[in-house]
Amino acid sequence: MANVVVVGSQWGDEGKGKIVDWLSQQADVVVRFQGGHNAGHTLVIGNATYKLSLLPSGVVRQSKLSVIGNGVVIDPEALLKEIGQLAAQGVNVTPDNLRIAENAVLILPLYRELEAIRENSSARIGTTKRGIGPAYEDKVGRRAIRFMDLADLPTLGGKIERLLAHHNALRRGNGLAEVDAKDLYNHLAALAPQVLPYMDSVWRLLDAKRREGKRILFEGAQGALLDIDHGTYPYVTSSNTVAAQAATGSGLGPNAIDYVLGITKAYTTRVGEGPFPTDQMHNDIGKALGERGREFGTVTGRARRCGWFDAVLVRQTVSTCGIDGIALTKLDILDGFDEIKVCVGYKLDGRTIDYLPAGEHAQAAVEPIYETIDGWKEPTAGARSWAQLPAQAIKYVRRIEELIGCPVTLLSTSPERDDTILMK
Ligand code: 2SA
Ligand code: MG
Repeated sequence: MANVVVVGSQWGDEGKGKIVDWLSQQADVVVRFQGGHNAGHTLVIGNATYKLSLLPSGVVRQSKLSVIGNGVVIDPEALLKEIGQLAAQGVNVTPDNLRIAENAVLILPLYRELEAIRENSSARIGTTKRGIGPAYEDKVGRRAIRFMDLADLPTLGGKIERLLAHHNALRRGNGLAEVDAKDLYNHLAALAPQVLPYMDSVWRLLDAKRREGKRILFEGAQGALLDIDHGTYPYVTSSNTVAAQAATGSGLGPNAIDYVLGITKAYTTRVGEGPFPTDQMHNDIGKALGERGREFGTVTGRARRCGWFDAVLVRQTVSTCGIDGIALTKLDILDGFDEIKVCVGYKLDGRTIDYLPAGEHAQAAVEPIYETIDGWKEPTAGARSWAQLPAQAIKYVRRIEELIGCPVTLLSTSPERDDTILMK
């Protein structure tokens, strides 16, 4: 398979990092195309655990080229910090193996302050407080500072003035001190020489790689239900997380994508506010899933809400992302349950529906319709072949495939890279 897009099919934290790492063995280039350091990808390789937020998972493999596309928002300080942390673990990230799009938007320190104020209000979204939302707002508002602006310091001052005309008005309204243009300029000018060596024209770089027949792996962050258009708005992230963004966010056309792999957890989790029809947070099921599944955010350490598998949502994501195959993760967390529930439809105002409605109120009001499936007692943890799986676990996987209308092509049975079963 030439160019594969990996996306989360739920609300993020489906275990994309491990699968991307597994797939990157066969790729030449690994590309991030949206989000920023709000992502949290954990890679377990032998005895080492790597936690990545902004960098593509390919960086832990020395022979791969890692690329951060134009669709990503970049906090230069977070970038340098992550590179430094990896260096301390013996992983070298250099301009030879990491390229960053010149037209990517920067996350500025003032964004974090703005977001902190909003997140302390009643309109809170439960964000990661990394400045992601304000960065995308300024991008769309046509006043953002982009990576390439650091390479043109004589014109940076004017861009900062344009940006601050908006932000200082906003800050005065929120009782915050104005940002001094000179301070911001000095801050960025000091960072410039450290990050500019990574800058590139990513669309041209990727175009050349395609012509050379190189294989590109596109690494999605968050999940399709956090998509700004197709997710549970307004409880979403500020970027498009669906698979088509792999093209837009890296400067390629849609025909660059050969296969879309959806990463799907065998149950459901969500961090932050927002609707979650199969949420079991307030009972023993939710607690058991959270403890067994170690459901805490990689970036913020926040406990995730946990609930049963929601086939309605994943079927919808299969459609909005054009998913060709599913990598099912964390099946082992369901080991030992007497019975397992799967949401197969919703009740809304006395009607039965087979999709998540778009409206905020309706999304909060839907009630799940469950189908109950017998559990299994034998462990699936660490299984490396189909034959090692209990019959009842196979039945669960088959039922999920039927309900979501998409084949499960990979099954992950532990965080270890090698505990991955290729199904077809
Ligand atoms: P933001 O910060 O503006 O993107 O937040 C908006 C919503 O998007 C959710 N979101 C996430 N949900 C799950 N995982 C995410 N990444 C980290 C991880 C999360 C962490 O992979 O572990 O460490 O807590 C992620 N990033 C954004 C967020 O919860 C808001 O609902
Ligand atoms: Mg995560």
